[in-house]
Amino acid sequence: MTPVETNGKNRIGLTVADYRGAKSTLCPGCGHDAITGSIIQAAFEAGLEPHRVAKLSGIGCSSKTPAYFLSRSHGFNAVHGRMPSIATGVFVANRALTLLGVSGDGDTASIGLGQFLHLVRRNVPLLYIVENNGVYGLTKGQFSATADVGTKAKGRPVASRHGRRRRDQSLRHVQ
Ligand SMILES: Cc1ncc(C[n+]2csc(CCOP(=O)(O)OP(=O)(O)O)c2C)c(N)n1
Ligand code: SF4
Repeated sequence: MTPVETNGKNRIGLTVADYRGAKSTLCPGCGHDAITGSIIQAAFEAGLEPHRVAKLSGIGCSSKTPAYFLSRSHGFNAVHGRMPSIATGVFVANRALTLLGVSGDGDTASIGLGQFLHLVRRNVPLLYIVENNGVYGLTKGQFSATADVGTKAKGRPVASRHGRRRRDQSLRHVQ
């Protein structure tokens, strides 16, 4: 049985437009926008009640995306790498909310790795999406902790040298 009714409304009578947000300001073609589209579609099909959803994010292009979906939901754009603390606080304060966290690989695996590990250790019940592009997109493409080994930044030899050093440092954190 499909959860979407034939008249374009889901099981709680909302259309897919009810799950959209503001127009994206990201670069045309950015993969983060594709994830936003999937979140909108999934929330619509699941029949989520927007007022019972809390969107949490950190800092980064990926962390901006909650502005682009579920405009009727609650939201908090936290400090870089500190979204897990905010999510934990929301969970403690209101157990009726469905928590949706959106983060980048830099936000989660570089500056935010400590907070992320404790979020997992505490088993806070949220859907945590890492929009992993291997770089710090917002600050012009420095490598993050998840950059593939051997990755080179094309046409940017200086950034590449810095990126290799940064990646090696970051790998020490995750080992
Ligand atoms: C405490 C702190 N340090 C550094 C920054 C600068 N900064 C902003 S976004 C960002 C990295 C974002 O990378 P990622 O989380 O992977 O997101 P993307 O932009 O690639 O989606 C950095 C280093 C900051 N805002 N705050
Ligand atoms: S800088 Fe990179 S991550 Fe940020 S919006 Fe543009 S393509 Fe997307």
